[in-house]
Amino acid sequence: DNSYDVIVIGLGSFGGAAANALAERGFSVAGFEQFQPGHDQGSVHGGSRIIRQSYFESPAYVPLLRRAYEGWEKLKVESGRDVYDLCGGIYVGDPASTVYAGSLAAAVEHDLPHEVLDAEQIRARFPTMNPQPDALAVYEDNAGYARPEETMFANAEVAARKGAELHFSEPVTHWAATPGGGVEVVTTKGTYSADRLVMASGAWAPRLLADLGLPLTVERMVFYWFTPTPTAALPLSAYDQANHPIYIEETHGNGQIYGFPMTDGLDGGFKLGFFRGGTPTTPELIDRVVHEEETRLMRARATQFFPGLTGPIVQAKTCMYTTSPDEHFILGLHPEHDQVAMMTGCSGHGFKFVPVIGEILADLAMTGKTDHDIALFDPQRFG
Ligand code: PYC
Repeated sequence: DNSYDVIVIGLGSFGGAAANALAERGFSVAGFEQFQPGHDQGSVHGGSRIIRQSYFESPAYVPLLRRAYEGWEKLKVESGRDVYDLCGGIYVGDPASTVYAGSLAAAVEHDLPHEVLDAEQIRARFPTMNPQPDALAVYEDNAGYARPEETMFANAEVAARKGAELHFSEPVTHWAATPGGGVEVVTTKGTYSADRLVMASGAWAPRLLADLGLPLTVERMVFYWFTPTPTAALPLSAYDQANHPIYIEETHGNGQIYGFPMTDGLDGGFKLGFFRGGTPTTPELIDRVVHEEETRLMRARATQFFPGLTGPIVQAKTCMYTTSPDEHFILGLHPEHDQVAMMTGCSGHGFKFVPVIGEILADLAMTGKTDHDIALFDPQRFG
């Protein structure tokens, strides 16, 4: 029949991990996803996402990151897929910047291995970079990137192997809490019921959780792959992951940028983007075309810090953030239906937490609580 212990809506990042965790715990699980694994229509594409631990957004994230790293390794082993890699990470800014000072505060509070570098040391260590004279950096070895599409496949494959019934290309049109305390989910292909629900619908959350009136903004973001111009002093290999960390840089308010070393060989481009400041949009209305003027602005900003990024653009792609007012996640029980656990508002920095948030969603859905400290993410904090 069409009834389960738990249904998961959205099998992109957090939903896939939740389905995996729930199936591992022996529950009967059905998952629904409107696209196929590996799609590029939401927030789970583009080949790479930063993972890091000295977390400037708040030291409160660090215990979750420690657990997430264990989960990344477990997923890699269980799936046999290359879901993450550590190549080091550097967070560069002026002494008062959130990027630098916040990263340092988190590293110190949680005793994370790190080094502090001044501008001359940054330049000497990573000669692709051109920091401003008063810039400082936190460098940590224990950072790198996760591969979003591989992660989507990995969670789907491992969850299915553990017994989850996953329905791709089957959009959810409607869900409702039922009088007996369960849920009913209607898709384009059928009607399903369960005792519990996990809602992980990404940029579609404003529609599927419309009743809650959560203050979410879906933002259009762009990532760009530029080609460095090689020189005798700086051959392309200087930009390769063997020699180059992931990075975030913002100095004297010049606009936070982030990016990756070359992760797919020397002709795959050097991927970067603006971390913040997207344009409000919706999944239905997003402009998927990347315009010349925005590429010009990105190139101008990127070459301040990486003067060698003057070669052709390889590609550029749009993506979506689902952003909350304080840029902290919204993770907890649905305020009106405690049989529903939800994760939204990942605000552009959630992907690195995928394995631990999968576990938390499984805890919340099946027991109503979790041992992880998620007080920062209370869905009711906005009133
Ligand atoms: O979470 O590190 C991050 C990140 C950088 C850009 C977008 N998210």
